[in-house]
Order: sequence, then C-alpha cells, then structure tokens
Amino acid sequence: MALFGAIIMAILKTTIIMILITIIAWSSEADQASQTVLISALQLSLELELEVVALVLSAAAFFFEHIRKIGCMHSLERTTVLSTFFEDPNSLNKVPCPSIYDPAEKYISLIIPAYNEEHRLPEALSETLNYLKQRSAAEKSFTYEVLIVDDGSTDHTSKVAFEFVRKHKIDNVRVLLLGRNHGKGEAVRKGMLHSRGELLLMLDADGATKVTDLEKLEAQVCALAKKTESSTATSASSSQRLSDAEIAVFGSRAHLEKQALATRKWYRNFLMKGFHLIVLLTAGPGIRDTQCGFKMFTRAAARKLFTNIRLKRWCFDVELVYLCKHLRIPMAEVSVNWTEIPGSKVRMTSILHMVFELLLIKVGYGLGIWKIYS
Ligand SMILES: Nc1nc2c(ncn2[C@@H]2O[C@H](COP(=O)(O)OP(=O)(O)O)[C@@H](O)[C@H]2O)c(=O)[nH]1
Ligand SMILES: [Mg+2]
Repeated sequence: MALFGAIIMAILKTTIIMILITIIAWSSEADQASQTVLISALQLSLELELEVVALVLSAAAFFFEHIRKIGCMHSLERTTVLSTFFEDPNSLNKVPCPSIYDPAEKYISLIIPAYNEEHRLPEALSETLNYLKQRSAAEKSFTYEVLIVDDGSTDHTSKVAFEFVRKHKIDNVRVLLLGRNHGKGEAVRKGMLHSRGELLLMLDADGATKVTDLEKLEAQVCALAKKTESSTATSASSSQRLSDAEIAVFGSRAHLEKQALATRKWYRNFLMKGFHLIVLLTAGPGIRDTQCGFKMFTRAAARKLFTNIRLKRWCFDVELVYLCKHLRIPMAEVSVNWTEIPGSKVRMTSILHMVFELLLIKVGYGLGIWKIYS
C-alpha cells in the first residue's frame, strides 16, 4: 500500500512541476526555439518516468503474485492425502509413506537433505549409522530411521543412498526422491512430513556437525518437555509423550563466531553481518544462528511447523524461527561442533535469493497473504 501511495504521489508531483515549468517557459521572454526544446525535454522526461512507474508496478505485481501462489500451493498440498512410496531395493516392493499425522513408530528420525552429494554423503552416513546402531544395541528403547531426501541430483547421490538402504534395510534407511530440484527447505519439509520419529533431527549430508551432538539437542528437548509438562500438568495428565510436547531446539555455531570472523575474508564477514541484521529484522531476536544445519523438533512441533512452512530454499530456517514465535513453540539454541566441509552448495547468487526469501517472509506474513494454521 505504501509503495502504491509513493508512486501516485511521485506522478502527481512530477505533473505539477511540469505544468509550472511549462507556464514559466511560455510566459518568459525566451524565443520560440528554446521553448520547443524545453517542452520536448519535459515530454521525454515524463515518458521516462511513466516507463519507470510501469516497471515498478509490474515488478510489484509479479512479487505479490509470487507470494500469493506460494501461499495457495501450500494450503492445497496441506489438504491432499500424501500418497508417495519408498522403493525397497531388497524386496523391490513399494513401502507406503507414513504421515506426520500418524502416531510415532520410532524414537528418532534423522532427515538428511542431499543434493549432488555422492562424494560427501558416504562418509557422513556411515558414521551416522555406526552411531545409531551402537546406541540402539545399548538402549532397547532407542529405535531410529534415516531419511535421505534427494531432489533431482544430477550425480550418483541416489545410487549411493540406495546402497545404504540395501545394507541397513528399508526399516532403518529410506530414500525419498523428489524428481526435480526444489531446494534444501523443501527437501527437509518433505522428509519431516514422511518420518516416523518422536524426535525429528535434520542434519546436513556433509557431516559438518558430528552426529553424537544430537545428544546435546535431545537433552535440551527433554529438559524443555519436563519444564512445560510440570507447568501445565494436572495430576491426571502428567505422563505426556515426548512426541506430543511442542519443542524446537536449534543447533548453533554462534560460539564459533569470533574465530570465524578472524579467519574469514572481510567481504564474507561484511555479508554475514548484513545477513544477520536482515534476519533480525525479519524474525526478531531469540536465535543467534538461524542457519545451522542441525535442528531437532518433537513430532508435534514438526507437524505444526512443516505443514505451515512455505520457503523452499536457504531461508526456510528463518521462517522456522518466525513460525515458532507465532505458534508459541518453545525454542532453544544449543552449541554444536562445526567443521567447514569443502563442496558447499551456497553460491553468491544464493545470497540474493536469501534476501528475496526474507522479503517474502516480511511481505507474505506481514500483509496477511500467508496465514499460519495452528
Ligand atoms: N535436497 C536438497 N538438499 C540440498 C539442496 N541444497 C543444499 N542441500 C543440502 O543442504 C545441506 C547443506 O548444504 P551445504 O552446501 O553444505 O551448505 P553450507 O554448509 O551452508 O555451506 C547439504 O546436505 C546439501 O546437500 C537442494 O537443493 N536440495
Ligand atoms: Mg556444509
């Protein structure tokens, strides 16, 4: 609205100035030739301004249409029945996809978005599965599944992933193929909506954070669950399942920031600070590192967050913070280890896309085009 107001005011002001200048030009003693030149120059500048206005209006229309489309598409998807299958390379059967609305069948689900990760995935996944196997052997109640979400990798990511399914069985490792590339956010969303855990952990395919750090997040989730349970419990309902508590715990690299600032190039630090500022303006304070690829949700929290979320690429994490605040889902930030693994998919153009996505959050939710369903 403010944009349209500003444009209309600009047109009005220009027109008034033009009329005034024309009157002055006619009434002055200037000769005919200079009056003609003056008027043609004014006409040209008016045409140029009108073209700029048309361009701005078309860009705004495109932007709003884009926001509207994202909003509609997701609300449609929310109401359709999920009918995807997992391929089992051992039995060649199709395994029906579970839904986040079903009760939990496992203690924990690990969701790994993977795009062109044939080189980085194998080592990280082996390490992850070793940990999970050892822990489940030691603790009877510790059941797990790993969900790799590949959205149209052009390398052998899916082949590598299916080898793990073959080895560890479809009940423990699953691959979700989305066909074409949508972005990390969308891959995580789909993985969350089709997982079976009480706790759902998203983690990167490059093993930047050691899988054992999930215990830190898990401890924080349990502590928060206890806290919310004791503050809300009546004597009759004191044994709430972990999956029913609504909690989000964000892995964080904020404690490594000083060291990162000292070792990175100045322009990368400048970009990072700028990004932090825009994130702060978009989602507000609370979480210092929104972008860490290591986050844990209880099933109930994931159900609310990932049926609402709209951004598909890099800034979906910021939207998660925004949604947690608006859905009153308790959040916490927990320091985790982080190793910068070569082969990042983030490009300079991704930064522009990130700013665009942050603008979408601000406008989409700010103007009420995107609704939040609880
Ligand atoms: N499925 C899917 N995963 C993606 C996409 N883009 C990035 N990822 C995954 O997101 C994770 C983090 O990516 P990375 O390039 O390491 O980001 P960085 O650590 O922030 O530099 C990795 O598991 C990537 O495979 C995508 O378009 N689709
Ligand atoms: Mg990485």
